[in-house]
Parts: sequence; C-alpha cells; structure tokens
Amino acid sequence: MIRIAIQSKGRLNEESVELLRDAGVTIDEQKRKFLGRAANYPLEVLYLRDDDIPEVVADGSADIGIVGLNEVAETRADVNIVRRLGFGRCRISLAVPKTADYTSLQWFQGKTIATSYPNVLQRFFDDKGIKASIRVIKGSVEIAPAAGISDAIFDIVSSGGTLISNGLIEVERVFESEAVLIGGKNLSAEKQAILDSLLFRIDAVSDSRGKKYILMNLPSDKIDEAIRILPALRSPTVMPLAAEGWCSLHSVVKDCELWDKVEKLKALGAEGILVLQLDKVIE
Ligand code: PRT
Ligand code: ZN
Repeated sequence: MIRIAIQSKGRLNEESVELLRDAGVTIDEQKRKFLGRAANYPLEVLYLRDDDIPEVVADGSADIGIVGLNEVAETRADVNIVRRLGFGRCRISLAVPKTADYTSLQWFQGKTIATSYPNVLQRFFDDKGIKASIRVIKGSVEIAPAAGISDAIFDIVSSGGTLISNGLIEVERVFESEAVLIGGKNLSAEKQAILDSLLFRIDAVSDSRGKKYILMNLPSDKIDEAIRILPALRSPTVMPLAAEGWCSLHSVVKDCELWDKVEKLKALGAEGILVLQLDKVIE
C-alpha cells in the first residue's frame, strides 16, 4: 500500500484526480473523505491543503504527493521531485505599481514587499544583494500596494490578469512552477515497487498528452517522402491496401505540428486522413 497526498480542493485537485484516473486508479469521489482508498490499486489518497503536502511527504505521513513546485521551494521540504507533471503552470514574480519609476532590481532596495512566499523571495534577494523588508500576507496579496501595506508584491502569476486589474506590472519572473509528483526519501522496497508501477502508467499518460494518432491512404511511391515528414515512435506503420499502388500509413504527431504535417501530406497526395485521440503511449 502506498499513500498519496493531493490537494483537497483548489486549482490542482481536478487534474491530480484526472491523472490518477487516466493511470487506471479509480477513486470514488462521491464517498470522498479526508482519507480515501482506490478501488483497484494499492493506494490511499490523503486530501490536504496544498501548503501541507511537502512536509507530510517529508515526514513520511504520506509516501508521495502532487503539489506545485512553488510550495516545495517555499517549505524547503526534504523530498525527491519524482516527475514534473506539466499542469498548474505558473510563476512567482515581483510586481510593482504601474506608476512606479522602475528601472532595475535596485528599485527594491529598502522597499516593503508583500508575499505568501517569503523564503523563495528572501533567497532571491540574498542572491542579488538586495536588502528589503518582506511582509507575509496569506491571500489577496495583490491588493497590498493599493491598501498601503507594501510597495510591491511577490506573487503567483499565470495569465497576468489579476496584476493588470490591480494596476500592477510584472517586473521580474523569479520562479517557474508546475505541478510535480514528490516522493519521500526513504520508501520501503514494497512502496518503491508500487511507485515504479504507478510511474510507468503516469509516463504513458504524459507521453500521450499533446499528441494525436494519424492515419491516411497514400500512393505507395510517396511513402519515403511521407516518412520524412512523419518520424514516429520507431517508424510509421505502412500497410498495403487492396487498391494497387496505394498503402495505409499510421503514425503519431504532436498537436503543435499537426496542421503543418497534414498540409504537407495532402500535397503529397494523401487521402482519407483520420486524426484520432491518443490515450496512452507505452514505449
Ligand atoms: O486551500 P489550499 O491552500 O489547498 O489552496 P490555495 O488557495 O493555497 O492554492 P490554489 O488552489 O489557488 O493553487 C494551488 C497551486 O496551483 C499553486 O500553489 C500553484 O502551484 C498553482 N497555480 C497555477 C496557481 C495559479 N496557477 C494561479 N493563477 N496558484 C494561484 N494562482 C492565483 C494567483 O495568485 C493570482 O492571484 O490565481 C490568481 C490569478 O492569476 P492570473 O495571473 O491568471 O490572473
Ligand atoms: Zn495553499
């Protein structure tokens, strides 16, 4: 049995549950309590506030956890970063009122900065030789300058909309974050074996994200050119069709390259192009 800590509610909850579900681990969300048990996998789920997850994994109350890298950096918990998970992307940035005469980091000398991330900020300022006063505020940090509580803020930014609507501008991106899978440093052999099997599944899910399965009919004499356009996992699958001089070509493409490749393949004479959702990629 392995125990995973995930956020009970908030921005990372849904995608954490979805990742486990895509990895074939079913948790009954209806019957959800503080501690849940997967129906078909040796895994318990502990639902916590995100701030508590790194420490709980570090002290062994949970074996693994899903949390923002920002929380791991802030708590300085002694855990392994096992995987970057690619969701919950954001950054912690310094932002100043848009009316400020900001030219460089030196502007922060002697200023007061409101934040929920004092440790990350202190390390950054120490590194840059800046002496400033850090004021810890939990929540609604973005209103601190207008409320006269601070000169600037150090807070999480994703779209930047919150900063704009509070008359602030982002001047320094200090820390890039995303959701990560963390693990305790002293897992037993049994727990490590369960984690390895879970990682195998998570990697298959992650590898399929942002990709599509593509298949098409193509004149056989164009296959070599098509393969150059479509490098696949190993190489594309080519199958002869009943119609003389034609074959069927199957491959995997990244979403960001899909339309570009489809246009090139059409120009080569590809017909009946199908693009399908990809569920898992097991290499
Ligand atoms: O109750 P609990 O303590 O568990 O939740 P929480 O309120 O502390 O955290 P939550 O659910 O807001 O965020 C959880 C994690 O999601 C964070 O630790 C980050 O790793 C990640 N994340 C990703 C974000 C954002 N994007 C984000 N945009 N966390 C917070 N925000 C805030 C940001 O502070 C800003 O005030 O959302 C606001 C809007 O951002 P813009 O730039 O899109 O306007
Ligand atoms: Zn929190």
